[in-house]
Amino acid sequence: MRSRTLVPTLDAFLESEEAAHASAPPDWVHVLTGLARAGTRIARVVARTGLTGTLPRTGDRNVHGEATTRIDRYAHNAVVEEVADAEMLCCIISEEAEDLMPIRSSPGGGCILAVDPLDGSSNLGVNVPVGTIFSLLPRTRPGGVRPPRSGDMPRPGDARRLRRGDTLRSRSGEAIRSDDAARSGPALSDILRPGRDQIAAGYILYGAATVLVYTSGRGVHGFIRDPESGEFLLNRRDIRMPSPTARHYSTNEAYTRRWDPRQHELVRHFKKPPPEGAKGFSARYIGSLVADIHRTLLVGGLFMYPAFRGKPEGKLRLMYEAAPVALVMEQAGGRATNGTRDILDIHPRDIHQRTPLFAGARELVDVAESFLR
Ligand code: AHM
Ligand code: MG
Repeated sequence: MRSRTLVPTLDAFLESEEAAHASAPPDWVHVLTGLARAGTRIARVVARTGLTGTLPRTGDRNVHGEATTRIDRYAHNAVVEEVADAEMLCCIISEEAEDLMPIRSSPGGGCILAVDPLDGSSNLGVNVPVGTIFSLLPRTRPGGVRPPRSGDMPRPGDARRLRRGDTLRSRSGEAIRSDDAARSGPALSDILRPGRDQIAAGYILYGAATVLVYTSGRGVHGFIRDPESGEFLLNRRDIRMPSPTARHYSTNEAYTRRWDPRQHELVRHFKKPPPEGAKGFSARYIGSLVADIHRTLLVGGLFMYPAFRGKPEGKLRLMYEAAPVALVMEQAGGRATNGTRDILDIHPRDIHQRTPLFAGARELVDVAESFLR
C-alpha cells in the first residue's frame, strides 16, 4: 500500500513558513487567508456563470468607464467582506471603487490592500479563466487616513459601482466607506507606494482549477483548491521560471496599426527566422491577464501590454495589476518593466494609474527594453 503524503494546506503552510520569517507585519497572513476565502466564494460564482453562459450586466461603468457586470461587484464585495477584519489594514484600493476605502475599525492599521477583484471578467461569457490580483503595501506613516463618517448602506444586491460616500460592511459588521475626501487628502501620500515596497502580492486564477499564487518576497508559492475539502493545498513550492523559457510572445496584435515603431521592431525581432537548429518564437495571447501571467510564470515567455496611440499609458493598472505581477515575476527569476523602468521602481501618482507592462523571462524583458529605450 502506498503511504499518503500529507500536502500542506495554505493555512498550515503560512503558519510554518511565514511565521518563521516574521519580517513583515505579524498578521499580514490574515489578509491572505481572507483573500483565499473570497477566492472560494468568487470561484463558485464564476463556475455558475460558466454553467449558465450568461453574464449579467449592471448597465453601470466602473471608474475607468468600462461596463461592469454584477459579478465584478460581487467579487469586490466578497474581497472587502473577507479581509476588512484584519486589523493591520487601514484601507483598501479596488479597481471597482473610485476612491480608497478606509476601514473604520482599524484607522491606525499599517497596511493597504490594493486589489483587482475580478480581472478579465468580460471573458466569462465564453468560459475563459479570470482572476483576482492583490498587493499588500505598508503605509508610510500611521494616522493619515481619515476615518469614515456614517453613510447610507447600499441595499443588499445593489449592483451600482461604489461611489464616494457609499458604505459596505465587513464580516463582523464594521462599516467601510468609499471616502470622498481621501483622493485629494494628505492620506494619498501614505498609500502611493512603489511596488518594491510590497509586503506580499499574488493572484487567484479561476480556471479548470482555482489556483492561488503568492509571494512575500521569499519565493513564489502556488496552491490549488481541492474542490472536495475546499482547502487550498500546496501544489508548487518556490516556483522558478524554467530556463531556457518557452519562446512565446504574448500581446494583442490587433493594435499593431496603433503601435509605436519601436514596438513594431520588437515584435519583428521575435518573428525573425531563428538561427539554424534554434527554436523560433510562437504567439500566445488569452486576453485575460491572470491566465496570461500564470502561463508565463510556469513556462516562461514575454507578456506585453504596451502603450499605443489612443492608450498612451497602456491599459493595465500599476498598483493592483502590474506591480503585483512584477513582484511575482521577479521572485520567480523573471522581471517586469514599463519599457524603460522596472515596474517595481515606479512611484504611483494615482491609485488607478495605468502603465505599459512587459513581464516574463528576464532575458526577454531585457530584449524588450533594448528596443523600447
Ligand atoms: P479589466 O481590468 O477591465 O478586466 O481589463 C484588463 C484585461 C486584462 O485581463 C487583459 O490583459 C487585458 O484586459 C486585455 O485587453 P485587450 O482586450 O485590449 O487585449
Ligand atoms: Mg483589471
